[in-house]
Amino acid sequence: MLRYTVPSMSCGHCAAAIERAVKGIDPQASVSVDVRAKEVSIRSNVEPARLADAIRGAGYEPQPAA
Ligand SMILES: [Cu+2]
Repeated sequence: MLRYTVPSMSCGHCAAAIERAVKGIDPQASVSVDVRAKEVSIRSNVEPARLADAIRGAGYEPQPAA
């Protein structure tokens, strides 16, 4: 399970955009987004760097969760 903090995420639209970006790389991924905690959890077999790039591509900066 990968966890990222995404400080710039602020609403359901952001959550949906991030989920869409991750699923664009890995349609089998399971993605859960907690907008309030600004946290994204991903279960995927794809390399973490590619998932992070996809999130960046959607306009959000993922940081490793503390
Ligand atoms: Cu938003």
